[in-house]
Amino acid sequence: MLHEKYYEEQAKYEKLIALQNRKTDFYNGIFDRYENPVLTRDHIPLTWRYDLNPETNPYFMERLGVNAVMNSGAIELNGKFYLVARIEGNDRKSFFGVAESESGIDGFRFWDYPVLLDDVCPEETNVYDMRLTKHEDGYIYGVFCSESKDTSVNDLSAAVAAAGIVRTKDLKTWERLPNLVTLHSPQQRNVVLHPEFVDGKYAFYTRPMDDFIDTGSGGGIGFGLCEDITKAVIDQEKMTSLRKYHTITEAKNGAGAVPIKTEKGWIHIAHGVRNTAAGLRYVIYAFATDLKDPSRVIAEPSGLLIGPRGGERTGDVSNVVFTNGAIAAEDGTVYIYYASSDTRLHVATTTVDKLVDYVFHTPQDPLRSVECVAQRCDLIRRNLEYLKQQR
Ligand code: M1P
Repeated sequence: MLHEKYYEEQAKYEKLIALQNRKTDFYNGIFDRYENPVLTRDHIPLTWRYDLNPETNPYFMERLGVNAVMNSGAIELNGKFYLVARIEGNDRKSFFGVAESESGIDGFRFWDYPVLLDDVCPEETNVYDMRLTKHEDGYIYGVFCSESKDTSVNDLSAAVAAAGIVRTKDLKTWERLPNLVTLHSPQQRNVVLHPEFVDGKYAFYTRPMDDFIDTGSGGGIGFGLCEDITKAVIDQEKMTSLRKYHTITEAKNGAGAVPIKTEKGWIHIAHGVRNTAAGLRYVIYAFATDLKDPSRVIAEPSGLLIGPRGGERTGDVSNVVFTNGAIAAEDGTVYIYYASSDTRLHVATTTVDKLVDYVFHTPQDPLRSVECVAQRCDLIRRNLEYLKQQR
């Protein structure tokens, strides 16, 4: 017989999954926010956390707790929405689980089992932040961070980040490929596979780093080509979106969702990081690159697209919003999945048309206060004149 607490907890879980999500009254004309996160640790099925047998678990204790559910890759398949979520156990190790929903804004339910990757890297300790690319070669690729201990230095917390690669056709069977090798960058995180061949080659957005935390000499989001994804090696990385002094990307930046193809260019939704007295602050920003040369930035709206608000500001790593998945649905709706403070996952919705308007018509950052005020005064002057005409 099952423990009575099982029924209580299972009822709470089912109530949570059935909770309908509604837009909040937040308004900026660019995107909508929602009342509830789409995934939290409470969305993890009880079977993943408890031993349901009262003989071996008389107190109905969590045996394998989950600390957080956050940064998720996203994909639409046959009209359904799938997230490959980063799930962090109480033991700090992350792994992936597939959650499915009909609406894309609520009702996400994890499949019976998490994703069990092939154990091909004995030194790999942690995996996280998978980007899902529906590639024109017919595969769905997952590119994620593969983290190992740095044994070359005498520092217990020193780590090395690399880009792991898997591919699948159905999100059920995953083939692990060798990690990406970048010949001139010692570490990589936030690597995204471009959905189309470029010059007949696989194209990756990279993030060259000298160190596990600091990007060091890495100037921003990189771009590189490789011939063979089953032995992916990138020689030359050129820069796309650059880090800039006194902007939201000063400390670092990184590619986020797989770029969205539009008539005017590829729209990228990425993250930028700056340092503050309270630590690093992560926000989400957008830019566009050229359709023929997706490494060439052609539009760069000023500042952040999504910043942490209200309860989003607090969590395991506070003052963070981070995205590694968005879905551009056939009807033009764009679902941006973003995690807050490395703790939970939210959705913001917009449309392709709005994103294009935002990216191409938001003024660029003039990079200096005096010019920013002049930019704002110009807007105010035009508005006051327009208001006068309307009277
Ligand atoms: O803790 C915030 C984020 O930190 C990392 O991002 P970056 O590589 O740009 O520093 C990632 O590990 C990410 O998972 C995390 O959300």
